[in-house]
Amino acid sequence: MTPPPGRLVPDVMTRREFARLGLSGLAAGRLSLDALGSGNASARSGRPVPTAAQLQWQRDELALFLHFGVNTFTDREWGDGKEDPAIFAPSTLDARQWARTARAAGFRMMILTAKHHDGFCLWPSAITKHTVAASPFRGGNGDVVREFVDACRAEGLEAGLYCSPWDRNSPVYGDSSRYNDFFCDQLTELLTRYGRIDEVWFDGANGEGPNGRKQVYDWPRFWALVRRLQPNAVMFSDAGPDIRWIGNERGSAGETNWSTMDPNAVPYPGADGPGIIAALQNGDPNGTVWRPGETDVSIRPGWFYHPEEDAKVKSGAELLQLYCTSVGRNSKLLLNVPPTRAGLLHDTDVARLPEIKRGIAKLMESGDVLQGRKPVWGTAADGSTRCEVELPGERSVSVSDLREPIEHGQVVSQYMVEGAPASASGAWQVLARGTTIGYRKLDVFTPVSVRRLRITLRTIAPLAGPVQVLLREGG
Ligand code: FUL
Repeated sequence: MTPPPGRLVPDVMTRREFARLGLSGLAAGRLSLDALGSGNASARSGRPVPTAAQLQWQRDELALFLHFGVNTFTDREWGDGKEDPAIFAPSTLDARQWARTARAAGFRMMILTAKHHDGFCLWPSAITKHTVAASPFRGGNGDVVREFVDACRAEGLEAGLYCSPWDRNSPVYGDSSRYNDFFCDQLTELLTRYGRIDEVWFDGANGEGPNGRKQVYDWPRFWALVRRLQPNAVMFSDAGPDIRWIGNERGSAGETNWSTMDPNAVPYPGADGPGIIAALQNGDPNGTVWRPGETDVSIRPGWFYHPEEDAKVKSGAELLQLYCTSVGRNSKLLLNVPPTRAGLLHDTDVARLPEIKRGIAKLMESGDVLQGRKPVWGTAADGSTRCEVELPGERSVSVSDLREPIEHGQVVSQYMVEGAPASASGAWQVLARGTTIGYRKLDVFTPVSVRRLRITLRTIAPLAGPVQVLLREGG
């Protein structure tokens, strides 16, 4: 496929393909996360459990991603670093509009591209001139990161920042130790000027700099700096340390999705090789760290705003489907909604976003058919954990919503939900079955009328608390 005119390579190349070309990556095995920690370990089982920050991150379920910068004005996906800052001229930027839209749609956090691969800084960095200060925005006195963080606070949202290590503008990129110092100085500005930051988002892209040189990133140093400056923030990258990439940008977590990982399976961000995507998608039941997966996907085909994509905004049904294949598979949805050249979210996207909340409410509105009946769990002859519940009358069921007590870790490796029509007769019919549950496993199926319900679980270690079972009629 030939790239459309005016666009750069990434429109047709995923970052994985990019990495495969050999433009990304460092010597594996050089990096150690031991000093940084990654989740905690349960005192009882020794298995990994989430930190308070990882638990909060997961329970938030929905975060809004905002790709905004010079690309918004050049109609590109990846800038080349040669853009004139004068082109950055959002006419009516209103970060409160972003935050209001996010909050009204049920999102709990926003993450802004403070710096993308083009190197243009949305804050007035003191260590490069390639920033908003050299643009006409607010007469050269603007700071988009400040407005973004203020808007998050005003609307009660958590704030996250994306700062791309790949910088196609910085003259020291490729002069590895000097650029690592430069990048740490930029991180220090971002993490000391704006108060509490809840997530720091790192991309693994590692292309050429303005001098055509390759850069060797010092990830342990970056991560340690973030941990020191913002101890409550979670750090995202392919290799965590706190949150891992889910392995694709289509919005689909693995059907099997463990929040535990073998840290050696993806040794550094941008690592490529056999088994890496599977490790990101599925996690590892025997993994030694807690590193849940985040599912990032855009509401439009591109990450940045392009007017020609105004008619390609995902539908409400597609957004609900994304919720089910991310949050409903033990992940979190990071949905990108890019601001326009005006500096506002587009009307179409603003109208579309609440459909996700309405869709979820419709799925959940009918209430639980168990009506507060607590399933009584026992051990079946084959060693599985099982419960059976009899309803007062026949009820139609079409949604199964299972939740493990993940504060104690994740142990369910197989589940099956069955229903039977009448109290003493009628065969059991499988309504939903799968592998992992974790924070939440959602299954939506054709309505079935049932009187009795049976849930069977297999686990890789003893459950530290009951699995929450919600079965709904659905909408
Ligand atoms: C990728 C980047 O190359 C894309 O431009 C985008 O920012 C996406 C979220 O991450 O790796």
